[in-house]
Amino acid sequence: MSREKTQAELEAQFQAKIDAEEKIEPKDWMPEKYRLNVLRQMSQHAHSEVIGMQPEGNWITRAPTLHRKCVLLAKVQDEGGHGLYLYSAAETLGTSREEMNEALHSGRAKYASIFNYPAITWADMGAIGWLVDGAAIVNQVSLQRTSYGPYSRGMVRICKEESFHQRQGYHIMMVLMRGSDAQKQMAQDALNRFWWPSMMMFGPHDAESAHSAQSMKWKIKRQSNDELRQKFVDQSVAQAEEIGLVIPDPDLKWNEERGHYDFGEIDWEEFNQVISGNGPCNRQRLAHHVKAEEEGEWVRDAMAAYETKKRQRSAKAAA
Ligand code: BYC
Repeated sequence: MSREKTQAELEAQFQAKIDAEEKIEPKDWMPEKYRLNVLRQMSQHAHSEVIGMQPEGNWITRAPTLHRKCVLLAKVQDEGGHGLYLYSAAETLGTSREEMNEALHSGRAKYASIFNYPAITWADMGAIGWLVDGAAIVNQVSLQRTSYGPYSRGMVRICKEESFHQRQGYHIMMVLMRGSDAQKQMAQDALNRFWWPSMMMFGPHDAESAHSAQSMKWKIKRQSNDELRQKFVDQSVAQAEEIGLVIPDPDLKWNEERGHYDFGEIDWEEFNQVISGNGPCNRQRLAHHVKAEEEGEWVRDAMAAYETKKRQRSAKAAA
């Protein structure tokens, strides 16, 4: 005789599936806390992609050559596309894009702290591509193996595009470092301003991270915040040296024993301020997003009206 499985049995079965490296799909049973945690991370990730279009979008009209303009335009469009993949994947968890946007606008949902810093020179386009996309790739390569199927598949597509983003940023820095003293200084200044905020992208230290332990057990996250940050430092040092840039950290030093670079401490007070809405550009970024949402309302309404009309027509034809 069959009987209903208890909650404990369902949870044990779910964990066994994860331990066996099977993906969790939208219609599978999942603990409510798993659903909410993946939804939180994915929606924040989607918001980061879309809000992240703003600092670079601001430079499209001022790119120094037609070629740079085309490349930057393509990159910013890609970020919008990444947002769309992620919103669609997140919607499979039963929350609409409107609800996710509402959570963003009300401050309940976050987006990556890095996008609350201004992009004030052309070299910032280089630093963002090289460091911000560089940090994002380190994180996202790891997330390709996340346990939630739609998120994992979205990451595979996104990673393919991110490596082009990182290279175009590094190329901007490389060309500036071959230029005049003023250009070299501009590149170094961009690195000085974006280095520490990029390090913050990986989140708090593992011991302080609210979600890490559970997210690692459920394999939503495959590597910890500190592990990924170390990977980013190790890869960035050689890249900076190669083109003559100096990473602004007096404590940065190769540690033979660990086989990794040691580095200085992040200003966690600054991080906490930025993620609580008090960074240099938080208000500007959100206001811009709200404005774009309002201005796009007529397009969404028109599309919804068109779909309704189409459905009515086909229902009439079938009758
Ligand atoms: N910024 O327990 P923790 C891109 C929050 S965009 C803001 O460690 P978790 C690009 C965290 O949410 C790609 N908030 O959290 C686009 C939590 O608060 P809540 C961006 C942060 O989730 C355009 C609290 O702090 N990538 O590539 O286990 C141009 C405690 O943290 C941050 C992603 O979004 C932060 N940096 O780990 C260029 C990656 N760090 O939610 C490039 C996806 C922490 O309880 N996300 N918080 O209110 C992740 O991998 C993880 O969510 C994190 C944090 C590693 C970021």
